[in-house]
Amino acid sequence: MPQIIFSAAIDLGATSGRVILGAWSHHRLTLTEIHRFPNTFRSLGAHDYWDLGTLWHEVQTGLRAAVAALPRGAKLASVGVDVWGVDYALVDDAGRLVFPVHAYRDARTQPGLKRLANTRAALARIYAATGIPNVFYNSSLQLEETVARCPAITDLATRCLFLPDYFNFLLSGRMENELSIASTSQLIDVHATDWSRATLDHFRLPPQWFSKPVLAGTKLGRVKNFPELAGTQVIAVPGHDTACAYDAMPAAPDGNDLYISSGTWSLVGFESDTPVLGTEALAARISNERIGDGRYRPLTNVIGLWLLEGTLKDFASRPTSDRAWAALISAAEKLAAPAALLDVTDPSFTNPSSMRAVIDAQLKKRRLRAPKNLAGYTRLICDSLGRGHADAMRAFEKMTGRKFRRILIVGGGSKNRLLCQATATAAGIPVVSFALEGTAVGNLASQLIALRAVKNLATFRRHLGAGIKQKTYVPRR
Ligand code: LFR
Repeated sequence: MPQIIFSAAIDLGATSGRVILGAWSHHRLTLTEIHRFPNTFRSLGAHDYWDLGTLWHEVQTGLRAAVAALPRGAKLASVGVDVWGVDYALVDDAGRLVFPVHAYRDARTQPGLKRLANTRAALARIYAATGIPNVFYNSSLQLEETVARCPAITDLATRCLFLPDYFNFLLSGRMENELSIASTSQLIDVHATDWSRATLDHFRLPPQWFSKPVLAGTKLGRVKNFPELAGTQVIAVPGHDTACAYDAMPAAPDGNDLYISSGTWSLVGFESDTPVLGTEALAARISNERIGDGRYRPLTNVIGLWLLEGTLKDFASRPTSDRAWAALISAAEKLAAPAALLDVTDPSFTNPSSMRAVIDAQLKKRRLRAPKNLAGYTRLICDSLGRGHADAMRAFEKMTGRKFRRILIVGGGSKNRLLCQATATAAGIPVVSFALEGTAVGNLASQLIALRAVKNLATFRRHLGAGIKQKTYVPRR
């Protein structure tokens, strides 16, 4: 085994993408951010699409730069890809795209969402089969709409590859579905590690589009058609970014930590050997997504910093540097606590043309006054998200009998003092924030385990926890 192992994490989020080089040596992981680029979906007519060509171009640029950054004579041992959940590419046998790749915020699923919501028996049946609630972005609803709208697609497409699967295919030439990302689709059998045939039938989806998912750690072969990366292994890491972020949590082995991966979305949940199912779990919208090894990550999806990202677009003077961000957070901290908080479950926050306008509309409906300035909105949003996080925690505690002792937070929001403090105060337990690119770290962890440089995830977490910067927020009265 060489002294230093170099691996690259391709980590694609809905608002930005990264290529991160990991160097593993003496039980320590060092990260170098090689390439970061913005990502966004674009509207054409009434629909929203991802620009996969640009994303692939940025990935290639990042990988080339990663190789160029290696010490002389060193090789990139492996590469892994994680992406946001639910979105997918429909391809033919040669891997050619045969349908445009829609973005999950596209409103095309709204009729299907309502239809299912109004069919109580089907709703309960699908939740019992998949452990995933009825949410507007589910791949099940997206695929249902595509097939219903364009029946010829069942002849044109031969495979459905979720986005990390598709990038793995571009890199390795191999088409596989990976379990963690497949579990975000609402099409995987919650009691097995394969597709739910009854659910595929319900949404009228061709079963031949899907293959039995591989577990994280599967080697897909060497990188193809990319001379700089000749010899580099493509490893199927947990394809879902949130699964990677959860893997990276330096959690205590006693299972008493609640996790938040905080970014565009706040994913509040925990790890479990069993799913959390039943009427109450469905009402609380608990998503039993899967860990790369097949176990469960019951979690609730809270609207997250999308609220703030959207609101910032409505202000001309928005922060662009770390300093300006710090000034905004300080100004927001100094304000009095808002008289009332936002209902963060309001569906009008999903994809509005003006976030500020829908926040104001919600407040107006409740006869509350809108904040005066950006600091006011920032305070209102962070406090409201804090309460949303705490509500999710209490629902988990009620349903599982667990009592969480700490909340661990990674991702962009872990740097936001206001959000961390609001969460601690609303939850009544300490929040520990880690200075950690959780998604990239989890991605790299999976590669290192597959390369046998690290024994398992517990060992990885132990080493990670030893060297990581953290800050604890205690609840305030
Ligand atoms: C976070 C995330 C969430 C998923 C949402 C939509 O990036 O992957 O886990 O619910 O995006 O795919």
